[in-house]
Amino acid sequence: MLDANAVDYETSIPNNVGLSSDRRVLKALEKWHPGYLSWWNEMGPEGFQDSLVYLRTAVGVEPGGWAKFDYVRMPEYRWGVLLAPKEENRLIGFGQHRGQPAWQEVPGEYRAMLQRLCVIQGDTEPASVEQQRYLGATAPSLYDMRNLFQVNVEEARHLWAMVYLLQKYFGKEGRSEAEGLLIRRSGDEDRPRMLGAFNEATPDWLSFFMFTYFTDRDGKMQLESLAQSGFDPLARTTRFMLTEEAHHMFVGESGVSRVIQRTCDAMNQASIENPFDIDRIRALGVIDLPTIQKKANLHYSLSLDLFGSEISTNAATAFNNSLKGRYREDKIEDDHQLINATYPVLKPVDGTFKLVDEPALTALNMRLRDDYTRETDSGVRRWNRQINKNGIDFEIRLPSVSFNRSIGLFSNIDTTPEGDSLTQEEFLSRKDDWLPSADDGAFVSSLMEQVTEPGSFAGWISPPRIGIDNKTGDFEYVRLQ
Ligand code: BYC
Repeated sequence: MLDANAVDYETSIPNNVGLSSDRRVLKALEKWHPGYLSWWNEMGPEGFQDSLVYLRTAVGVEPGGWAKFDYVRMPEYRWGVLLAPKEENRLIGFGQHRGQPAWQEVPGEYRAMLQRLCVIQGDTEPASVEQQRYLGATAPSLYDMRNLFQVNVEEARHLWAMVYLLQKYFGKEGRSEAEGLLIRRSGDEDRPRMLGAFNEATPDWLSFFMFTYFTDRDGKMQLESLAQSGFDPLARTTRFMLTEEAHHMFVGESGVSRVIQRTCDAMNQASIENPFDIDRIRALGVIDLPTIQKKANLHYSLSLDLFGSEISTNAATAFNNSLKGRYREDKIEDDHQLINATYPVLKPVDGTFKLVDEPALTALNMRLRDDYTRETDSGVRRWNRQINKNGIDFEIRLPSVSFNRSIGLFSNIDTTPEGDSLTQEEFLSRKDDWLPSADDGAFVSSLMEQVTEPGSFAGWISPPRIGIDNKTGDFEYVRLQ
């Protein structure tokens, strides 16, 4: 019997969506492919296109054994279109269409909104590759370099995932949006990427780890919400994307943890007890904990903006129309329609912040952001336990949701990381105490040097506890050409 989930590697685009018998979409994707490769060669990892990288490639979509590892040149990576297995007779789980069969085609009345969700999701994927394109040149080890490239090829596969949906389900407009995804550029003044955080620079490896910890986790939350969608192809696509996403957040959390470990080790060896003795700590060639805190402040606040406004009619409409659910909607016990439900939203009121009950439907971005903060916080607590175990008196703290915001209720307000109100002048004069300054950036950059000896690591970061795919410490994860 033909396995409906098996990946077909015979067509130019590996897939489990039956492309070989869907000539129209196969042709559209094949037409898009050369432009995609030009984009990858121009905007993907700079200087490593000929290197052999030990990468995992998705070869199936079943939970066990979905990936295989091998040496691959990145432009030859088999970017495929993979959807999680179809759930027979799946019913829509929320919104006004709750209980109806999940849609296999786009309902005409929701076309524009679904297309917009796919385009925004799709836009973030190539943006992150663009943001990280120069980091290979300063990779602290071959292990880290490989992880960077793994993240990059998989984010690029996620672009394919959205392009497939656009080309299959959204006709001419979808094809035009698919082209647009290759035209916008992170940080470009005239053609920027769509969401704020994706136009920021990722200048060094600490930023990369913070980005994969904080911003990829927004990706996870958004994908989880889309995985609940009544539009089944979107739900299945995003469910499989989540499988790959887990590794990206691991790279972030373990990366920051390894930076912390190295700093603590160096401080202890030099008998430096005060974590704020920054000059002495930096002289050891490691990143002081207060600078790590500043980077966390920056990336957390940028990532909070990605949830949109706390009160949003867009979010309400997407939920009500059964297009975008809540985090783990299927595990929540309520009416899944939010009729008469309220949700407490933190709001600036008369110079202080108050929780105000709002209709739960319009507060969905806030709810997802709260779910995000809970998860983010548990990783930060793990970092703190590690600092504590090393005998150092320092605690990394997530700043207040009011700090350094550009979107939503707090965008016109300046506060300290603790949430105390400031005038704009006060904020600007103290900004460098809380966010990475030019000097901090220059210091961190000064530590960034490429280490290419298998098993060796730059002096500012500890080795990982285990290798990728159970490889030993001196495994040659990247064969440089
Ligand atoms: N920057 O009602 P509002 C990932 C716009 S990351 C700029 O407040 P809504 C990844 C908004 O578009 C996950 N503009 O918010 C991670 C709207 O514009 P229009 C990506 C912003 O619509 C790492 C207007 O403000 N996926 O996967 O409820 C590496 C009013 O919007 C921003 C998704 O986000 C911003 N930060 O929610 C690689 C899922 N925030 O329509 C990948 C799909 C808002 O008036 N997107 N605006 O022109 C969505 O669900 C929603 O569009 C948002 C915004 C959550 C982004």
